[in-house]
Amino acid sequence: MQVNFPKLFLASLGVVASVPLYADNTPSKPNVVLIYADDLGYGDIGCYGAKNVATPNVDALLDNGYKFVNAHSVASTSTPSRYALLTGEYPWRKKGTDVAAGDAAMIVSPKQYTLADVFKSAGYATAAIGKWHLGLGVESGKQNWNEPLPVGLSDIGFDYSYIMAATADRVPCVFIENGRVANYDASAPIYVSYKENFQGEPTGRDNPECLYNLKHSHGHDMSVVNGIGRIGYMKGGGSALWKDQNIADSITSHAIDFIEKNKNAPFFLYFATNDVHVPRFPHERFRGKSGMGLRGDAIAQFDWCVGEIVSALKKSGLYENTLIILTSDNGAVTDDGYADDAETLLNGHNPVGGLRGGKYSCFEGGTRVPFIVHWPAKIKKQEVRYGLVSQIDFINAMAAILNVTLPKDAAPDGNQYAAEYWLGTGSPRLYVVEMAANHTLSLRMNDWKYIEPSNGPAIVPWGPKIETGYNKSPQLYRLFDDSIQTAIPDYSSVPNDPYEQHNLAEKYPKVVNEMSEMLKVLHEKPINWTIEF
Ligand code: NG6
Ligand code: CA
Repeated sequence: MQVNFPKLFLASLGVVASVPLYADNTPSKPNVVLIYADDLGYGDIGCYGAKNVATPNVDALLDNGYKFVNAHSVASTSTPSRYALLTGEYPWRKKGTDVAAGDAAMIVSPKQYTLADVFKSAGYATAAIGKWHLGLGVESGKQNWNEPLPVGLSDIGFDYSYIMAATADRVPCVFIENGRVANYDASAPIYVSYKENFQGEPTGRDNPECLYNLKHSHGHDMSVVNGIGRIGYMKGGGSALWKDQNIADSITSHAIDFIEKNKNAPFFLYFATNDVHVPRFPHERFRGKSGMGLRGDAIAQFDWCVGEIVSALKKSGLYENTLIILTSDNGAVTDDGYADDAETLLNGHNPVGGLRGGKYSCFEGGTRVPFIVHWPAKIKKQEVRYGLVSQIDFINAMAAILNVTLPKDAAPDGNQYAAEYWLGTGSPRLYVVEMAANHTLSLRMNDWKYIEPSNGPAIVPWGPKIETGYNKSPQLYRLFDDSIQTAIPDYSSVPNDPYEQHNLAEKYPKVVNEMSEMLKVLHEKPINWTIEF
């Protein structure tokens, strides 16, 4: 495809058109564990500056690992970020990829080539454990939760799955193992509706006396499960219903089982935690582990899960040749709908690590997330890497590492050079696109961030106190890491503005023009990474 790549930037990038592909001195067939946290912000773990909570297990990954400080989820909410990560396609080009209800039909089509398929192509065993949030079954709202679901994760490359259909705050509140409800309780058939309540069932709205574990602050006032109000209505479930305080234990023990069962063959484990998403209701033994109440304790619980997985790998003799990547699906939020005092108990902790905005937002707090790459057999040191990284590149990066040739239409928006950069050499991504909750796109490129105009409200309107970054006028911010020598001499005197405060759009119309043109293309179709010079 012929692309009008902004000349201004190309001139300064110094990127060569043909980067050598993945180096050959690499250990073969590593196991791969992708730890995908939920709403874990840029500043929420120790090695990214967290206060009041220790994350020794996550931090230890850096002994043989890289810490990326400019890495992004594709969107500032879950479903679109997960869709992009698993398919390599930008979510704004696929209908139905916004935050999914618990009774959404499967969003990734069995025809699509997924991240799990890369591993299947290389002969790996694959598993998805934890939060799913990409729909299940054929038709939204029509699933029979008492029978095996007709379409599920085994149709998109996962041999084994133990998942929550959506989120912990959405019904159905049961785990689904290989397409059917785990620990199914035949005495309590399951019914789910996102339209109306089932007769005689309590709701958080009408029966606040049932909310013995956690009360809502906004929304989350429909069915009550385990003394916590949820989004959506459900009836039944009986002994299959999860207890929120056991979710981390449950997904971790299933992950460890998978590791142990597959220790003789290479495997891919997609481990998607509920922490630190709402409702935050960590196990008793993590209570008080942080100085920040439930949200901080949930971070401690997340860290424990990481430690358990690392221990299981060590025990099975797999630690050296396992590539662990740890990241998050979007930025941080404090009050996301439950009265857990996350906001008032921060005590100096900054979940977004000093960035502006947060979950849902266009500002950097929306999508800039921790990103750690750890692989003892390959990475022998710790290092901070400053260049741009996007989760859109997962498929291509893994294909390059495993030497898998992708089918022609696979991962249309990803690029294969990511593998080099993630593993310590090569060049970073030329640009990163970030999608906010209302689909407003931002483009980070070179030393700039451009946010396209949007009619949305300045603050998230339903409860979380977060600046969206929406503005009717174009926004242009100078944004670079201090450690990087500015690449464009013309603009080198323009000061860095990491908090996105000084809109320079009127001052530099040429830059705005080039970046908006590029986003216009990206709204519609992929840009081919290979640039003709
Ligand atoms: C919002 C929920 C929020 C969270 C979010 C999705 C309300 C009031 N708020 O609609 O609690 O569930 O959706 O989060 O319902 S995500 O991380 O899975 O995208
Ligand atoms: Ca999330």
